[in-house]
Amino acid sequence: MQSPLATNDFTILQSQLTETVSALNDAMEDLLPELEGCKEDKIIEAMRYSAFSEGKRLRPFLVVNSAKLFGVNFASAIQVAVAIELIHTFSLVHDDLPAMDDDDFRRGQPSCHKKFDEATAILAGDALFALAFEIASDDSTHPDPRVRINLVKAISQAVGYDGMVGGQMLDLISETEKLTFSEVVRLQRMKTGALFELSCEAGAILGRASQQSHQSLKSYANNIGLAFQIIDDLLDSEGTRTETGKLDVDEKPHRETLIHHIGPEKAREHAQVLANQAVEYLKPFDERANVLRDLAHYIVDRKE
Ligand code: GRG
Repeated sequence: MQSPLATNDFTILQSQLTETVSALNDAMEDLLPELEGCKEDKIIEAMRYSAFSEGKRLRPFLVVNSAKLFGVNFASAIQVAVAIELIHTFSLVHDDLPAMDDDDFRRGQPSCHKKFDEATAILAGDALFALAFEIASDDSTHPDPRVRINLVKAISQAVGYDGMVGGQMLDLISETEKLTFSEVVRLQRMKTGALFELSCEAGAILGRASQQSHQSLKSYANNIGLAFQIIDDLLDSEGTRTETGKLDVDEKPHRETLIHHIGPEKAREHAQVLANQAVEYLKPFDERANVLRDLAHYIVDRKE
């Protein structure tokens, strides 16, 4: 069979992704059910509005396919995939707030604070974050408490000052201060790469994998995370509100990206180099990691 890299045909990968999305939505329906009859139901409505909106679900796909490398039970993997997707959703809800990126649209629909109001969006984000930890630490996620503690620790590290929060801080600083190339790379590693790393590491944690396997997967994720962000910035810089579901870049304050440093063509080439590097790190997993290999190339090839 020809590789997707040669043909740009990601049909099989897309159908695998669709299967994961369906399993994820079912699990999320159980873990974040509709509630009726309480005065505070609006918070659940806002959480569900954001969580069930149409995202690409790449992070859950990474969790499921890293876990598969170690023969992890699918129910455990999908539960952790939900937890990580909820954290991602939380970060998007807060990122869209006027005090942060100030985006009126997300995933092609009004962002949470536009659909509801700012206070509700802040609370919905907080509740999604809390629910993610509740799920990760629940007995049903993994029978071994050490595994659950390792998961919770990995999640905490990915989201904290040395992860997404730190990356977001740098991003906000870049509105008014010029960042060097390596500072932009650090920003993107923290803001975007940390959750990609966590998604792959979660599979290794659930599978009680060796340190070497952990490291290989983290390096893979690190590279695709950076490649993903470069393509995201390219799509943002080329796209319009209708194509990306976001505000036109011209309407937004300046934020530093690698495109500002090396230009769009070199940025795309760099993303391709990163995807190739990512694939190199999968060698220890032989053909069992083919889905992850395809995903690395898909991330660079994607049009949305
Ligand atoms: C404490 C977790 C936590 C976060 C607070 C707001 C914040 C700090 C961080 C923002 C992080 C952020 C929004 C990063 C952007 C990463 C990114 C490229 C998001 C878009 O990912 P896609 O394209 O989104 O996978 P979909 O909609 O497809 O899920």
